Amino acid sequence: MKDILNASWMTEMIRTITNMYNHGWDERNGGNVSLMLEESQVAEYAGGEALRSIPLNFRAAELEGRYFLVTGTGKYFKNVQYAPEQNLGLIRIAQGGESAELLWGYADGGKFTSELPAHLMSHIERLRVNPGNRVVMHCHPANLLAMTYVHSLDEKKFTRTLWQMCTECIVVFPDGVNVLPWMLCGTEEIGRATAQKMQTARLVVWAQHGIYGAGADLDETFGLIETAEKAAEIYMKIAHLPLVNTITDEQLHQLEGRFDVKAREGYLS
Ligand code: 2HA
Ligand code: ZN
Repeated sequence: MKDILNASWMTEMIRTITNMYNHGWDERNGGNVSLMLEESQVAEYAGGEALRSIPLNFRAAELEGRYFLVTGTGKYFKNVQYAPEQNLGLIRIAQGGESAELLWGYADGGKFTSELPAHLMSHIERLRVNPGNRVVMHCHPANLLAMTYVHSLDEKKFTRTLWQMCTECIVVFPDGVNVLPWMLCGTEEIGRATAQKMQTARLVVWAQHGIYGAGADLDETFGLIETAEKAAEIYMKIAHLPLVNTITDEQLHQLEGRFDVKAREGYLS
């Protein structure tokens, strides 16, 4: 077997998680990331006999046999780069989808993030929309969080405000941002609600908590959250000031044409 720490997907995962920490999105044990991998990507680094089996406590039958590199529960993003084997784990969803086989990692006896239900259910929904989806990412970016205290949680209003804050936004997330009201985290219920919201957008805000993003790779998903967070930052800088200018719907339509994207149906006039 080759050294798993040299796998390109491993180095990219560690770099991305470190970058999320450095952006201030993942204080303490905040945030979690799951990266789906193909057997062909994993085979030369791990596999065969499982180290141990970990119950999922819900059923993810659609993902049977799939491989995921996942952050560990209670682990700090700031530490991942120094001790990947304690802070990350490589799992394969077992037959029947009720448990995970640990192939590498969680070396201090730990397990995957408590938000795994939200991750796996979101993977299932995004794979239906885009078979190329590989990443689900959760974090606590300050400005998006702040916005959920002072802005309407109506999805259309929330999305339109973000689109108006930077020209790039409608190009990066034309599907907009869906929003869940405050709910108890770590439960199957919030997992189901998040996954349902993932049917129509790649970004789902958890009010007063954080955000979920989904995408084809780590860079794309990071960039999605980064762009929404930048827009929220601008909103929080201007929300208390008299608004003199904005990006109009006419201009947003021009961006659709120029960048060949289609804004969420019914969101522009
Ligand atoms: O794992 O962010 O939502 C820490 C969290 C829970
Ligand atoms: Zn969280």
